[in-house]
Amino acid sequence: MKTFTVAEIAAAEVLDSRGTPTIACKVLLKDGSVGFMQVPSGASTGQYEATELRDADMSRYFGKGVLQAVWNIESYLNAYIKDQTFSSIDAFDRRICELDATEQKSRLGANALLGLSGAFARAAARSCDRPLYAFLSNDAHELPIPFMNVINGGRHADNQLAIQEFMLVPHGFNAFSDAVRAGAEITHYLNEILVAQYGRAGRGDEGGFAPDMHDARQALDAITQAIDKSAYTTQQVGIALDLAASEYHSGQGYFIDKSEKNILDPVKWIEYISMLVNDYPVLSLEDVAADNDEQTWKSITRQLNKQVQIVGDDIFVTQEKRLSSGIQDGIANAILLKPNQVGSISETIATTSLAQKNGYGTIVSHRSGETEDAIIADIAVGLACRQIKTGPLRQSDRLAKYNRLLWIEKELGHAATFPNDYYLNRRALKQKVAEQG
Ligand code: 2PG
Ligand code: MG
Repeated sequence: MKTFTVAEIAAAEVLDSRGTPTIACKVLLKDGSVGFMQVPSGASTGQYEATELRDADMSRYFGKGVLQAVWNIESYLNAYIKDQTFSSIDAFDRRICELDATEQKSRLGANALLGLSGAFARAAARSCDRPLYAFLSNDAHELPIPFMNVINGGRHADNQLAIQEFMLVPHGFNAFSDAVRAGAEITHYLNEILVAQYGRAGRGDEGGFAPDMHDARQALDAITQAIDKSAYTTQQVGIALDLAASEYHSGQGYFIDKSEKNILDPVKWIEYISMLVNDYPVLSLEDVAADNDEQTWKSITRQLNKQVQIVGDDIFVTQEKRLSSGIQDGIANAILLKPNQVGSISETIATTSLAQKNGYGTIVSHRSGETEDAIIADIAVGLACRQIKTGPLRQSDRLAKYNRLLWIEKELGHAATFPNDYYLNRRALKQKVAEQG
């Protein structure tokens, strides 16, 4: 049986796309195979996420340094892991989680553990002479439908939009590269439209536009105009929203813009969302309710379950236990998968397979603070997730993932497929509901 013996591990404090420190990690195996990973970081973080360890030394990077996490890897973990042999990434991850021994990885830090886990997975893949996606599954062949965040709001932008992400979803294509091309062309039209209508397109944290808008309909109008202007139709390119509703929620309900004057109670909030779904080519809704408002989650899922994809991010935080209770409670029909919300590659795999077994859609996701690391591209293909959310086609930190996927498509050649049937049934149903008025 193939095994992997660790010769050396190392870590460094590097910077993410917001200029904030993050961890870079290296694992070298005895056979000379090496793997690296750089860890991303969120801004609209869910309260149940595994702990991102920061130094809290206010004299450096406003308290956001990661030197303690680096020490945890190079000194503490190194002492237990160096020269040890592991039979799989699962065995490796189990060992580093045991060494942390807390529920949410608060001792050593989920950022430290994920960096190590991803670097080990890559070193192991290299040791087997396989790209990571093929190491994760012998049968990997399906490229994911991309979610491209073209208009930023919420915590990721300084405009007045409360909804955090307005994404293009190019799904009705024969190949991933055709979907990317459509997204790129539509993004250029959108730029022109925004400059003409708002004077400037602006830029948010993920590199999407951030014009001076306050109403979600302004963003949806501009995006549908851009699709209409292009060579594509709204049958081929839909829209996804990440409402990140935990961020604009109070005891009484949900704010629909950042002035925090217009609040909707949960019933009115659901009517508002249904209106957006009916009036625009919206296919997928993420975090439609706050992570502590299960009642609203359940009602929305009951009402919109068949017509649109309903994605849990902050509510599930990529954790098997939370997804499992969500499935029992009828919350959402899809999950966003962010490896750093749980803190290891194996746990991300376990949550993905629980979702897939239960017919939940799976979308691998970047964080708003990213690096040029493209491991989520390999994960999306390797775990057959069928969807990936990785920002707009601007900024190298986002493009690294698209470019990696384009390369994987090339490498797979004729074997590569694209799930262009994914939204067919939902779209047909949505149309039927609209016709019935
Ligand atoms: C989200 C993400 C990524 P953040 O809410 O889905 O777009 O944002 O990384 O800030 O949590
Ligand atoms: Mg989200």
